[in-house]
Amino acid sequence: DSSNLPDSYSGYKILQNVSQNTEGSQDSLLEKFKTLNPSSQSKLSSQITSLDSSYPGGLLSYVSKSRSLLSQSLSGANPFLEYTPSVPSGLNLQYATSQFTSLETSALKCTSLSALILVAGGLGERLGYSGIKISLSPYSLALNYDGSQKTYLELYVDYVRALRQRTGNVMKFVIMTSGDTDEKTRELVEAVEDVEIEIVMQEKVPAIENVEGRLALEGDEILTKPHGHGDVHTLLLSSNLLSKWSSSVKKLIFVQDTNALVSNALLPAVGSNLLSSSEMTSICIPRLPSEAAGAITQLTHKTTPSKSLVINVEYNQLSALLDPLGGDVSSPDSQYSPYPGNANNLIFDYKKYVETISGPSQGVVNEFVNPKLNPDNTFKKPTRLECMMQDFPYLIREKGVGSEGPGHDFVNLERWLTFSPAKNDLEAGRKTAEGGGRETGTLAKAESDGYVANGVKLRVGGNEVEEGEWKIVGGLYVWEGPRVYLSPTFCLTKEDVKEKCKGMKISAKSALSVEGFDVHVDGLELDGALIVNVKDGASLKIKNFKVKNEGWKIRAYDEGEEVDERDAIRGYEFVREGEERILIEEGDWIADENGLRRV
Ligand code: UGB
Repeated sequence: DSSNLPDSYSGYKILQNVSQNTEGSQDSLLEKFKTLNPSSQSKLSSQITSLDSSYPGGLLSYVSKSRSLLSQSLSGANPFLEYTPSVPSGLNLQYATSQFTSLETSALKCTSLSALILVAGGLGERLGYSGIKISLSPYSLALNYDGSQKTYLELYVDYVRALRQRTGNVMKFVIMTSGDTDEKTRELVEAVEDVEIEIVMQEKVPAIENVEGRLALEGDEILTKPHGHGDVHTLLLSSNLLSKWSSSVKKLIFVQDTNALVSNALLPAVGSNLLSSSEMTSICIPRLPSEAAGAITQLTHKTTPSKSLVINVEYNQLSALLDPLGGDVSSPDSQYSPYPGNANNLIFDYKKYVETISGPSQGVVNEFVNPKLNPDNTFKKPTRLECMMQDFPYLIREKGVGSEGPGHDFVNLERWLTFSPAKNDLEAGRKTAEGGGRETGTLAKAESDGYVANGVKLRVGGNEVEEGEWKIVGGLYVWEGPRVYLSPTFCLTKEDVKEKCKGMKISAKSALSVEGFDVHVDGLELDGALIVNVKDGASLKIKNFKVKNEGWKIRAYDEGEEVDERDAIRGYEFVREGEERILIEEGDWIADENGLRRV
């Protein structure tokens, strides 16, 4: 009964309606509402009204769906019962092949005519960092002109700048934020000067605290949680960005927040998408059994072929699916699972994507619920409905795939080249390392992997780069060997490495970082640290140049040492015992036997 509450409490009425239509699921919440003081009632009412309007179908639909998904989840129903899983076919692509080069070449123009969409609404609870993840700096060696370390955001911006410089086309850049990340993301974006970034924000959804679907309170407000990155599709549509791009965008590229290596994979992946004419191409990597990465799977429907599809099966559902067939195990001849691992960077053909998303789904992908339960089926903590952007193939299936190529396929690239996100905190990383696992998913691992990847690229390009080894530093595996950072502004493609990096000899203790559009190396002997930044419009030729100094040494933080959170999360710092820094703001310069000078 709301008769003793003012009419303005429209939120109360919404909740009442929800409760009446869901067997009284919100009754105790309605009681609680009445006990609040008027100011809290008014706040709660407007919160409920806004939650109701921001969810398609309103709160009634949200609670109804939650109830039915929770009861399915509790009954242990296998959502894949009707399907037989198998390893799908796709493109396996190696860096050191001519096919890699040719796909990069064919993709260059098309990639620059793309929209890069960064999903960055996640709080990164597992990473244990209080700021936003894209403000972290994965590579201590990747420096701005002012000496500050480049953030993830700045690395992605450099990639956009590199494509623009090469092709003259302006790649669109969009970031999806959430209430948790929006403000800090906007602050960070404001400081970006020469690339335009659009921000769209996903709304959070109410948390649910029991199997009846009761909304959870935190203090006098409804607790809300992120709905998952699947919101990105509806947001692109509702923000009108898709229609705004209609004449200029050929591909859509979705990337996650903390995988800086993705810049190595986008050109070949777009090339692969062009080759297969697929609506959607997932970038994959070899997957370790039971790793927290989804697996791209062919699901063949047992009775209705048109229901079959190639889709990511998320890691928490994979064993249920694979157990009857022997489990989530490695192939007989490898440490990896035969199922390609989902790096969750997705390429879409713009035209086909728009066709699909304009259909009845309006881009709303399937939702799921993943409650953590006590033995008596009460919740350990409130849960919520979630959705994932990689579930788009269900929508493609609804549309029905025409004759113009497959709905969804994948390109499987080497892990060292493609994938090393920072997802886990130091403690989790150390635990993995103690058990002998190198894939700790920490910021430290992401940093090391970046250096290793660039070292391999130089070697494939014909340079002499000494070997190194993985060592435990501060309880984590880090790379003790040549550390190399090649900005995409310097080397965007494999061909660039071949043309711009010649005659390099890099010793194991070295650190090399190069940024700048117009830098060419033809002979460099490096035994120490060399950091090069060359501004747009300036140029540098490095020719038979020798650099020898003490270089950068890694030092694990002591226990209890006071360190800024941004750095502490890495677990160590670099002590810059010696380095040569070349910083060129304008003009044409050469560095050779006679030193550095303007020409
Ligand atoms: N994100 C949002 O933008 N909004 C949200 O509401 C939630 C997240 P996680 P997780 O890389 O190996 C994914 O938490 O659970 C953003 C794939 O589903 O890092 O590890 C968030 O900011 C999985 O198949 O994802 O799982 C981040 O950028 C596997 O491939 C992104 O979404 C795994 O990544 C991913 O969020 C992986």
